[in-house]
Amino acid sequence: MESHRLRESLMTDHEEPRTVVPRDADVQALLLTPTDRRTFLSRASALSLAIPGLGAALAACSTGEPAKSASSTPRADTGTVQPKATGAGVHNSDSRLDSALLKGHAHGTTSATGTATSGAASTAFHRFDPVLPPASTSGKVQLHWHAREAPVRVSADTVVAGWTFEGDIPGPIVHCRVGDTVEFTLTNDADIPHSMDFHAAQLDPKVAFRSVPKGQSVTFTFRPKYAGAFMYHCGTAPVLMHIGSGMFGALIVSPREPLPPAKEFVLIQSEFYLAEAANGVRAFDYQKMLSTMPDLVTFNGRPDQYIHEPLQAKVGDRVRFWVVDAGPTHPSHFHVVGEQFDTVYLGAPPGNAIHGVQTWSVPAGGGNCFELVCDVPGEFPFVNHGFGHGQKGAIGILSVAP
Ligand SMILES: [Cu+2]
Repeated sequence: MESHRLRESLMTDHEEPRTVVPRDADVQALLLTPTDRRTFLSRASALSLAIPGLGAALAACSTGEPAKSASSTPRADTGTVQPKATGAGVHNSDSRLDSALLKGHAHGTTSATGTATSGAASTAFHRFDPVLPPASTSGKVQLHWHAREAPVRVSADTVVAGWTFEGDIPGPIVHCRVGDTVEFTLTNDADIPHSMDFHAAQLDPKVAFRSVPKGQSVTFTFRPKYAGAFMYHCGTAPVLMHIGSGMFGALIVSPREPLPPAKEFVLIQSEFYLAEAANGVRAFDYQKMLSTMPDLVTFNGRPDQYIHEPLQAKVGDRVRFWVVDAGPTHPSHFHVVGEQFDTVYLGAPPGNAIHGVQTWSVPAGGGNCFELVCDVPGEFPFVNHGFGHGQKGAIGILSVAP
């Protein structure tokens, strides 16, 4: 396969159209860079019900009342917040820093904070492995992750100033089964508060998904109730900035009864909104995120990486793509050129299956499961068929050997 020719055939140089997106006045007010923290908080409070992650962060920011006690809050049969959580059950005043990013930056805010740019020149590129790791067989998944600011090389010539889980964009792929116990701890190594919001969990977000300041941790436990491809992300305000700077990933929940045998891959689409390079690093740019006009759109954090090194399968294989769209804003219109999806599970596989599908969309913050059967050999591009974004890097190749 002449990958470059393929890429060129799918790309054309063009001028991005300029669009004006009307917004609700209150939302517009929040999204504008406020001149002081009090103004920001008051505007954000009004929106906290509409943006749960923001609400969680604001709850932690509240000055009037202590944060809701985190001491063992049982949640039906799906999860608990552990009483051992460091810093839990006390007023989390340091999370006022959530809004610090938004003040005093006349030219907009970027992710070039802390250690996000340190050692960028020596940061090596690595292909992000898209193969679904095996699920735990013990019925339990224990994770202790760190929120870290770190440079990430996303292509030969681009290093970004990342806010990360575990030092990479996206964060680690996690795989479990419905009903498994996920015990999760986040320790924040960064100056800015961070948090964790698992879409596969059902927990009080004000408690479990609260922001933690530098050096502190939050611990919670949950049991996924449904199978599917679930996003996780930092929910600290402004959520757009934290997801947009790299703090997202995928938790794949398989059903208790295994799906048909398949080669399983995980693809997480996300957008990159980048400032000009400074000292060899491109920071994520909050004002650009608000524009919703990305510089790159990628699968697993690197533009075109699976063109350069395709996914592998053989004739007769069933291939299963767990596709998560991390946004922060745009959907993924998932399509495989030269193939059709045998099955798309609209939710909770193996339920909600539809068959004979050419393209199906994954919304920002959502995930779907796509299956095809490799009947013929060849090299099949998988793309975001919204090509204004597909050609910015959300494209790869499934190579099917005879
Ligand atoms: Cu964060």
